[in-house]
Amino acid sequence: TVEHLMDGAVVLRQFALAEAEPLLEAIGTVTSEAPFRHMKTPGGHAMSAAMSCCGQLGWVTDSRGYRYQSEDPESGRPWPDMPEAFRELARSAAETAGFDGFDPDACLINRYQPGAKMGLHQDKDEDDFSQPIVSVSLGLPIVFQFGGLKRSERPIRVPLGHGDVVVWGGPARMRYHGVLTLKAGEHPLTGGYRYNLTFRRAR
Ligand code: MD3
Ligand code: FE
Repeated sequence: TVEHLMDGAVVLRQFALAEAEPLLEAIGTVTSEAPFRHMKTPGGHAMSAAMSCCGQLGWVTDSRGYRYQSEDPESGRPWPDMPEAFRELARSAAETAGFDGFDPDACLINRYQPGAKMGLHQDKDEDDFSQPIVSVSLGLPIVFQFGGLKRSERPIRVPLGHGDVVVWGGPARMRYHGVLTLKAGEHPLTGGYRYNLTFRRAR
């Protein structure tokens, strides 16, 4: 079912459900090469979600700022290839939402443990804001916050569960967004964690 959240934002409930096990296995392969780490914000705070990346470019944050780069700063090596199952899921979700030909060059993998959250922010480190972003939720549920084009606008709350895919494009692309604190729980496939894949065209 295609659920319209707001102009440009489409929720595909359980779109990734049938692929969840291969996706999680692929997360394991990627993170055996580029392990999850808590990156530091430019202000010096550790992000509460652990992150890794795959694809041509990875999103990083450190004392120098936020950016995309082709090497994992921990190893100096290229990020792992984007698994074919990732690329195909992102492409088909985007197409279902009306974005044909989405070809992501970056996938950020966020891993939330209980207590982890992500404050309201905009994604603006990409070159072309006409390209959508596709996000895939796996494991424990979380409450997503979806705000406006200014931080001051009060966000709406949207629960996101295992297998849900959201495509953010058009007028939704620059909206402030974040997630509330993950509550402790147990998921049969992910244990005490929530994973989120975000697919972007960075360049
Ligand atoms: C709406 N991640 O990594 S995914 C992020 O659950 C990020 O890990 C959250 O925000 C997470 O940047 C939310 C949903 C999402 C991702 C990108 C967006 C929503 C978005 C970009 C524009 C608007
Ligand atoms: Fe974001």
